[in-house]
Amino acid sequence: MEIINFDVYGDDRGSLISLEHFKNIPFNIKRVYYIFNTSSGVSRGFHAHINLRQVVIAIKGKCDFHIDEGRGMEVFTLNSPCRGVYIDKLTWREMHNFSDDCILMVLASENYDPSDYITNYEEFKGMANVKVR
Ligand code: T46
Repeated sequence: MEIINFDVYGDDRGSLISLEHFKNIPFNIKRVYYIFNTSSGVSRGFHAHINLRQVVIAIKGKCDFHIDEGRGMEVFTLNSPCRGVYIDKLTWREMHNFSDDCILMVLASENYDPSDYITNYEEFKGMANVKVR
């Protein structure tokens, strides 16, 4: 997991951020999706991916990320369009405490593939331990 701070191009009209593969995004972007209208009190995620790598940006509002790369859970808040979190393959993620206005934009290294999900935390920890060792 790595927090990426983006360069902001601002002038008297406002601000602009550009996302480009191999400049500030560490993979070729094959898919973009966004998550919005998350109901109050709802949490999302609760899985890892076998191959997928992603950068997640809270382009509006905020939510808390719980991330485990095999060494235990780290918690942080995504609350700025000026930075994103890079989530590598074999990383467990949960998203909690969405603000009503939260919009999460996600850049993904692969097309959508349901068979790439690991939804069992114990199975994930077994696979991550092999990677960490
Ligand atoms: C992640 C967080 C931030 C698609 O049809 N295409 C897609 O590209 C995606 C991502 C999802 N879907 C379908 C599959 C489910 O029926 O949309 C529904 C919700 O997807 P999911 O349960 O995977 O959503 P989250 O919010 O739990 O997790 C997603 C990503 O899967 C995950 O990799 O990091 O957003």
